Order: sequence, then structure tokens, then C-alpha cells
Amino acid sequence: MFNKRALITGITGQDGAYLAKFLVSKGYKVFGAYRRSSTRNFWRLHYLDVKKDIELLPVDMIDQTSIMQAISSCEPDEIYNLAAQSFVGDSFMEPIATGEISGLGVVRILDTIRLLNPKIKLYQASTSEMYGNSTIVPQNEDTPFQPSSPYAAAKLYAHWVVRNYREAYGLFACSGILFNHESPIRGIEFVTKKITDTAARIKLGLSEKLHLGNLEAKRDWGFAGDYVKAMWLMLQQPTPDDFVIATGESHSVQEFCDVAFGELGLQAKDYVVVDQKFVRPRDVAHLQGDSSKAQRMLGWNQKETPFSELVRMMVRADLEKYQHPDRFMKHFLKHI
Ligand code: NAP
Ligand code: G4F
Repeated sequence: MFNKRALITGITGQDGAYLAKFLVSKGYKVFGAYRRSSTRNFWRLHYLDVKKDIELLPVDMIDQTSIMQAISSCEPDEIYNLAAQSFVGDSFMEPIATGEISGLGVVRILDTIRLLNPKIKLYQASTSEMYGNSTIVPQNEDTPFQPSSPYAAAKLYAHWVVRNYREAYGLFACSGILFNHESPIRGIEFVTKKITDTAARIKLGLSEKLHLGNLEAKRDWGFAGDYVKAMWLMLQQPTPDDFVIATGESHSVQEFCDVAFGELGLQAKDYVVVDQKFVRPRDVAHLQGDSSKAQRMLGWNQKETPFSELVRMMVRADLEKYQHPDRFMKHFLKHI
């Protein structure tokens, strides 16, 4: 009936929702691992209309027992470890929690796989943040890592441990080194969503200014919907390996603002204010990825959603959210 069984950790996050949608479309039985909280948090799954198609399992990445129980009960062929404390800014304020969740979390999964069923394939969500302030641009799989935040250091530990379990125990474990990817359901704390959300509010007279930190930082921004396909492709290969996933283009935060406000017929310079509160103790200046290995070996297409289309998609979704709050609120109301 179902082709395969997949367990996704971080199901309530941006990538969890897009990956669930993608795997369901491929005929998978999808299990979603979520952490218990006082308020239910499944709005992204409703937004993409996929909540009805998945089975939810309670898992906290700092709790080995919950991980073991979930994996032994759903018997997955593939596990996608997307759960993380994923906000770089907060990792400076919560370095230990970040290390536990984003670093050690995957070891708990790897050991469960090793002891329970070494045939289970694992995808680990590695990140371009691991390159830090590398002077080499663009970055590929051979570029040396220079993590510049507690988040990046935790993810680099996870990255190496995945590789170590692959070599030491022969597990089918892959890391995707994904560059920034965004969407209409991106978390509001990330700069792209903060820009498109505030620009839409300004357009409608609901806000006056947009307060940001470092406007010079450059990122390689792609669309999350395109990137989850690469995660799946990695686990369909004959041998496990690590791959960079990126568009190959970078833009500054300032440029993102210009395109987003321009989309609404406004000029960013009239609204953007630099606020030291949003400048990090140490920032990463320029990330731009070279995904030629993934294009060659996975057949992944880096050009599917161009930068301008991504910004437009996000701005339009935010405008619609404030113009028709009832349509957006229904995703929250569904699970109350
Ligand atoms: P996200 O929206 O922040 O989602 C993170 C997910 O992790 C959420 O479901 C969150 O649950 C869950 N989580 C956090 N702490 C947990 C814990 N202790 N136990 C169980 N679950 C926990 O992140 P994303 O953008 O989808 O990214 C997915 C993964 O890719 C992350 O590992 C991220 O670090 C990595 N990554 C992202 C990007 C990017 O640009 N998006 C680039 C490279 C790598 P709650 O909803 O309960 O908080
Ligand atoms: O949107 P950001 O917070 O993303 P960042 O730090 O690049 O991290 C994201 O991408 C990583 C992949 O490279 C992921 F691993 C990670 O989980 C996350 O998804 O910040 C982007 C840039 C930074 O240089 C930041 O300093 O924007 C700059 N920025 C300027 N003003 C701001 C702001 N960032 C945020 N979040 N908020 C601001 O007001």
C-alpha cells in the first residue's frame, strides 16, 4: 500500500512540513516527531494541507527514551533529522541547549539506529553556517569549516559524528549541507520573513519602520520546497555521501529589502532602520554555495525558484495574511 515508511523529526518546522508534503506525494507513510508544548503547534502542516496524512509521535531530541520509542514503534525505512534549535542569534543566548538539541540530538538517533536496526537510512540537516567566515567563495563539500556561532559549532559536531558512524559502523547516513532556504511558512525570527512580514504591514499602514541588524551580510537564499527534494534524493543513492544544496547566487540583506519593498511599490530606504539590538556578537559575512556535485550526482535542479520569485512569493503571502486574516487564521483554528 505505502512505498516506504519515513520518520521526520522537526515536523512542526518549515522543512518538516514541506518534506512531509513531498514524501506523502511519493507514496510514503509519514510519521512526524514533535515535542510536547503547552500550545499545539501544527499550523504549518495545516497550511500545506498535510496534517491529515501523517501520524504524529512525541519526541524530544534531548530525551533518548522518546527517540527509541518512536523509532521502534514506527519502524521507518528512512529518518530525516530536521529537529534543531535552528536560530543562530538565539544560540549565543542558549549555547548549551543548542548543543544538546542540534549537536548531541543526532547521536541519540544514530545509536538507536545502530542498536535497533542498522538498515535504517538517516538524513542529517547540516548547514552552510558551518563555513562561518570562510574566505573561500563559493563554498563546496571540500571547503574547510570555520563555525562562528554556538549553533554552527553544534551542527559541525553533528556533521562529523554522522560521518564517523557511516565509516565506523557502515550506517547509511548522509548530511545535506543546505544553504539558507525560505518560504511563506518560514519562522518570523529569520531575516527574510521579518522583512516580508513587516513590509506587508507597512504597506497596509499597520507598522511604520523595519528594525534590522547587519544589512551587509550576504546569503544564498533558495526556496524550501525545492530543497526538501534534495534531502530525499540523497537517501535514494546507492551509497551514502554529503552534498551541498544551494542556488549558487548570493544577495545582501539590503538587496532582499530592496526587492521586497519594491514588490509593494515602496522604497526600502524610507523604512529600514539599523538597530544594534539585532547585530550578533559575531556574524557570518558571505555564504554562497556551489552545488555542482548535487546537480551532477542527484540530478537536483538549483534554478527551480529564482531569488526574485522567492521574495515575491513571500511578500504576497504576507500581504494576503494581513488583508484576509480569516483565511490565514483557519490554519490555527483547525487544531484548537
Ligand atoms: P525550524 O522551522 O526552526 O524547525 C525546527 C524544528 O525543530 C521544529 O519543529 C522544532 O519544534 C524542532 N525542535 C526544536 N527543538 C526540539 C527538541 N528539543 N525536540 C524535538 N524537536 C525540536 O527549522 P527549519 O528551517 O525547518 O530547518 C530544519 C533543519 O534544517 C534544522 O535542523 C535547521 O538547523 C537546518 N537548516 C535549516 C536551514 C534553513 O535555511 N532553513 C539551512 C540549513 C540547515 P517546535 O516547533 O516545537 O519548536
Ligand atoms: O535569517 P537569519 O537569522 O539566518 P542565518 O543566521 O543565516 O541562519 C539561517 O540559515 C542557516 C544556513 O546558513 C541555517 F542553518 C539556520 O538554521 C538559519 O535557518 O540571518 C541572516 C543574516 C545574518 O547575517 C543576520 O545577522 O541576516 C542578518 N540580519 C540582519 N538583521 C538579521 C537581522 N537576522 C535576523 N534574524 N534578524 C534581523 O533583524
